[in-house]
Amino acid sequence: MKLLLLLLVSGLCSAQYNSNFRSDRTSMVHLFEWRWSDIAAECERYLGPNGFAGVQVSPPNENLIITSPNRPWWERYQPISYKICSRSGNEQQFRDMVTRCNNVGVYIYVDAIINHMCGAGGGSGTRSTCGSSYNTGNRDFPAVPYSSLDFNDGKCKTPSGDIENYGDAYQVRDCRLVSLLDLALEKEYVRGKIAAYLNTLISIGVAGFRLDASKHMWPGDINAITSRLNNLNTQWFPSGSRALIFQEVIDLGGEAISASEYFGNGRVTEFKYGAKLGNVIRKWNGEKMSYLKNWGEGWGFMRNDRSFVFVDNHDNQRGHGAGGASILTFFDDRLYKMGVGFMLAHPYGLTRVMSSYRWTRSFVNGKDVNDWIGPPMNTDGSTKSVTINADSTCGNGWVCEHRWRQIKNMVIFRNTVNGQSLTNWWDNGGNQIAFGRGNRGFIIFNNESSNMDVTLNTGLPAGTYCDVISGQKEGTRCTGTQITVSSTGSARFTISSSAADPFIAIHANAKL
Ligand code: QV4
Ligand code: CA
Repeated sequence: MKLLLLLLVSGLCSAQYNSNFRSDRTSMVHLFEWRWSDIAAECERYLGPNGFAGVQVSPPNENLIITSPNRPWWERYQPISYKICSRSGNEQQFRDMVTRCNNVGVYIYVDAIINHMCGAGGGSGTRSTCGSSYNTGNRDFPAVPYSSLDFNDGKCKTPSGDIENYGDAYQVRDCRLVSLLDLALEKEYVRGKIAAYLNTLISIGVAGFRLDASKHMWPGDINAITSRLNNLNTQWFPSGSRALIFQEVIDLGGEAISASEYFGNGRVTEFKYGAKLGNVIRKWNGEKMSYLKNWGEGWGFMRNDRSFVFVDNHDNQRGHGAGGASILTFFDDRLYKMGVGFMLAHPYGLTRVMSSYRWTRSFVNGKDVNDWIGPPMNTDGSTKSVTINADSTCGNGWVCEHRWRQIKNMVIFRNTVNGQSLTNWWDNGGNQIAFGRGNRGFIIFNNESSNMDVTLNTGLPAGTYCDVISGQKEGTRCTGTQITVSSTGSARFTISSSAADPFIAIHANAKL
């Protein structure tokens, strides 16, 4: 009995950190604002064949339609109900996507907005993605249903009812984040409604959740909800599998709430990762790539087995959330590829690749006034489909960073070196570094303004390898640079400071 209980408890706890990825895969991609039918097609035609493990999808539930500004991306963070009905598609299309992606081993992770409903100033009406009614004045969301009893208005002590001071943990959890109506998550009724929503998604076949605004929820309330979740659908997952939980907590230090308070529930986003990596690659604040030698916990990041990492996310690529100007994005494509390449080569963290749409930035006093612009859309407000060009890039305004050869090939690199520790570190004391992953892969960067010509021990078996950055292995040849590893494991690398991509990566599956 005791043993059974122990097994049960440890089973419940441990699996929430587990990605549920197929054993030969390691990274998910956030297909920000994509439609479900486009994601289904992408799983089959690209993500599955290229070894992507999963997709984080935009919030699937019904939200407030905002027309001023005109259909911003952030309207999806203002829930009206838990009906699966959004600009990305309806429930039928969502189900079809999950089935088709799961069938090719690419699992779906849902962005779950459970801290709040829409903003207090939303008014009343039926201007929502499924036409459900709402009345923010009365706190009325009949399609759930929630009423004024289900919100934190009584509990919050600030004059405005909004969070005014991030130094006060009570405010941060019990008051409204930018006026978003804050749910009373200690209530059985509210917990039940949220758990039912998440369990519907689990029954459809999703593999986990990003818990939006987790800092604004008490860790114990989150636990009360996640402990009600059913095991994953056994049509695709081993019986007893638990949903991956990764909680959005922005902890750069210096606030009342720290990321570690959430470790009991699942993984936590490590926002220091992208902010610091941006500084290093940009060479700001005196940072150098050689300092990356003890990257990870050595840099004050959270425990590796709790950490969820990314170079940029949908917020900080446009100045929302945290991170600031150092964050690397597709706008700085050369540096961005180095940053993502480094992340995918380095063993620390559970990794997510960002996939964006393009917008025109317009800076006024350092702030992008176009930070609200939504996905490529048709005149009726519907989201444009993702078209695929002959060269495999995306059209219609979709950036598709995950299809950039360098990034796609580094996803494969990470799969290839999975489980190998970091070995053969080398640096020049400045911005040239190299490291291996056991006898499976090796990567080398030249982020200096001078050329590089070095012979290093790679740890790889002798042979000819294709650099997967300047090209890749196709059949029996390399389309880019070729690297020869000697019988002692050493190889010569030359990287011009003006190379399109000043880094080289080789691995066991790109050997001729
Ligand atoms: C505004 C004012 C308020 C005012 C209100 C009056 O700012 O002070 O009281 O009007 O009505 C949008 C607008 C925002 C507006 C709000 C309510 O930008 O100006 O308030 O709506 O109408 C996204 C966007 C937000 C957006 C929100 C809801 O980033 O700009 O707010 O969606 O549409 C913190 C949190 C962290 C959060 C991060 C952005 O700790 O949890 O800020 N990140 C997540 C998501 C993020 C999302 C939310 C949380 C909210 O990643 O995308 O916010 O779900 O660091
Ligand atoms: Ca809250």
